[in-house]
Amino acid sequence: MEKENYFTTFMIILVIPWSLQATTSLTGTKKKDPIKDCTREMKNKSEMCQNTTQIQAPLVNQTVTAKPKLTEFQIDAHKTISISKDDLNDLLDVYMAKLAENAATIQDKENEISQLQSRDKSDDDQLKKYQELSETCKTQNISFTATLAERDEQIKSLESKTSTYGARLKRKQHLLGLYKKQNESDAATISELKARVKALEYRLRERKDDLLADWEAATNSCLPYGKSAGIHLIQLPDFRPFLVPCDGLTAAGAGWTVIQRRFDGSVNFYRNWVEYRNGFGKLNGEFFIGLEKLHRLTTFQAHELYISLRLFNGTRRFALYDDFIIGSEKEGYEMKLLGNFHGNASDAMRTHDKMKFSTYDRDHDEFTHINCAEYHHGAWWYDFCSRSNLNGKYFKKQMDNEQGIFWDRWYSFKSLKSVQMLIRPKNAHNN
Ligand SMILES: [Ca+2]
Repeated sequence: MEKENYFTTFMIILVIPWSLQATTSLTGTKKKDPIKDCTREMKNKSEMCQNTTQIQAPLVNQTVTAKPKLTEFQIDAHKTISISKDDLNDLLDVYMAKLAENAATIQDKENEISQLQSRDKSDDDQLKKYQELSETCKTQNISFTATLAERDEQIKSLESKTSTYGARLKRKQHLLGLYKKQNESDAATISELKARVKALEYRLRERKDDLLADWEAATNSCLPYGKSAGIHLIQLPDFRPFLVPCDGLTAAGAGWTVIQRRFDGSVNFYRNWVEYRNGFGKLNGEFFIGLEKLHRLTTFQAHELYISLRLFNGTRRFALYDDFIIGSEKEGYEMKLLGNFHGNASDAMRTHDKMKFSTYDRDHDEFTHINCAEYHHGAWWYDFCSRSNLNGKYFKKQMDNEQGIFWDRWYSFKSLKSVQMLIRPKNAHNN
């Protein structure tokens, strides 16, 4: 019976580890560790076994004594297993090594599990991080989308501005083109003006030469210029030389000096004493020579006066006075002499003979309570007040107006279209 027990124990020891090993390899991750349990059980049984061996020692020793290193077991009547203690120990060592190997495998598996768990945790952490990152990305994406929309608006705004600026640029380019053309036109005009200036300078030099020639000729009237209608320099003793328009083309003949001219109303003749004394207007237009020059000319040598009149109906009239002298400023530029009258106009100057000259600011007329210059809107040798008013107001058509330019011995105030007063030295007839 004891031998049978021993064998059973041995078989259990042999079979269980292998079955346990198989079980462990299949269910290595189970919490309850059957291998450990089994190991414990085997240890217990081994201890038991040893005890049994110790108990059976005398018997074994007896057998060893008979057949060293061989123990025989009587399984049944026919089969006997002999096993020595050393073999058993060897077997146990093998078994224990197997156990240790299994334990190592278990430890490896545990480590593996632990590593897997650790990796799992790490993966969880990673996942969490990825989720957080995803949230961040989501938030940023929303922000980027908003920014993108804003940028789109800005781009639209900029495109609109670009369009506006483009239109402005086109307009400016158009204007620039116009300015360029204008500039070219201006350049052409400037060039033309320069050419004209050159021509004028040339004429001026010529004129200067003429004047110098005049100066050298020292003329004191227009007589030397005969039928010339140009402007010439007159020189008189103790008096600054001055220019006068000469007119040699009138019906009265050559060598006349123009002292007064009206024809279009372009020059105002309602002027004061000083202006009448000095003269005004344009030498080649409407003009008054000036009382001082008239005085100097008519006192330097005897002159005749020729007055040319033109009515609005085209009719021409003239009045000639053959001895015309104007006094000094001290004498109020009195008409000192008039001479005899000739002509087809009326003698409308006669009543002014021996009268002083009057302007609106120098009243020399015969009326005490009337300023004839103001009344007739002119300047003349007024008496009570006037039968002629050649410095009156210019009307562009015939008017019956006492302020107009009129010439009539019967106090008719019909205005004239044009008038011209000329003087010429009396000795012209002798030449
Ligand atoms: Ca008066």
